[in-house]
Amino acid sequence: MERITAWEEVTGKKIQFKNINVAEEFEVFCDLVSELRPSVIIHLGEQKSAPYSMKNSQSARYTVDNNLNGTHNILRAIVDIDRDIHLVHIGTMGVYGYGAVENSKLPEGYADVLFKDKNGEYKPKNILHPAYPGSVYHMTKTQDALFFQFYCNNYELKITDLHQGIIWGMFTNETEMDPRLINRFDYDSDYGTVLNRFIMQAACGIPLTVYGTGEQTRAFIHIENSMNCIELAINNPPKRGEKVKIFNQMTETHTLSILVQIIMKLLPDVEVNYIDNPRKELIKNDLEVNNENFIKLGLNVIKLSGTEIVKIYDYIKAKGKRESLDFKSILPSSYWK
Ligand code: USQ
Repeated sequence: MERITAWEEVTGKKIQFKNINVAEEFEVFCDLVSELRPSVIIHLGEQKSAPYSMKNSQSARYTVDNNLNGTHNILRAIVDIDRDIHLVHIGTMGVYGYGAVENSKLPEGYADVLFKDKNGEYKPKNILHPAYPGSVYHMTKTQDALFFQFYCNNYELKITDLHQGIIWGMFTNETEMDPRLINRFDYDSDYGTVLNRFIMQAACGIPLTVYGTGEQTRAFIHIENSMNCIELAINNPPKRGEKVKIFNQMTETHTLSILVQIIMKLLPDVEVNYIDNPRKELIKNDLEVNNENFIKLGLNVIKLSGTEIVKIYDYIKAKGKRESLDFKSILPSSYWK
């Protein structure tokens, strides 16, 4: 609530907040949609942590119940109330697995494939990219893609699915207006994302927790660019009857060891702790990703920058975060075994 108050004080604009469990309170959600009649619904309401989804039976079931029912309820509400509402959903790069066909880039949502017909001839078809989820969380996002395909085909809904990479960064144009607008900064092993965790660990004098060899390559996007992409998606909706628009919402790929090297060059006294990988991941992978859809729409790409990393480091140091840190939450507490 503090951020909403701050936003109103800084900009004079009001944000209404209603706490509704979309996965469970379908009627209440429908009442709100009927009352507001939005032109767009931005769906960020899923359990977003891969490690949390793999922790135990309860967390895996919660992730499936919440994510799948939540997404499906929103689609159903749109069908029932106003089929012109554009749904913008945050998906994940993890739906593809983390590798493309040799000598190619991961395409944006769809793949051109050849099917053998009865005469042994190969016929081309454009299909949803095969799903290779690496966690229960990622699996829910691959299931979302099927919901979207069906609701788009059957009811001609307007749907955009954004396959986002790993968010990093802390500051956006809006947070520069007032520090109270800074988003929650997760640093724990369930909810913190890797680069932000590494910066926080460096600032608190804790060795960087590299899982496995650090040769995993992943896709990244700065938090400001993530907001820019959502805005671009809202302003460029598909038409009714068009297939689901799928964008890769990422700007660059890096191996974790490159991130570690960058941090060690920039920041003082950084130590590294190589930990047995708690996840089931390839030891090493290459990853190139096509993100032309957003580039064509004019995305002004923000690349990994030393200045930004140092700014986050300085902010955490100045806040004296080390004193209030929950050290137990830094090491992994979820295992894929
Ligand atoms: N990793 C470490 N050390 C850590 C934390 C993570 O080496 O302390 C490694 C992991 O093993 C993994 C990589 O860093 O290889 C990324 O891990 P992550 O926790 O930063 O990201 P991930 O679990 O993949 O999930 C995050 C978000 C999720 C989003 C996803 C995009 O939590 O919501 O969908 O990034 S993506 O990874 O591209 O699928």
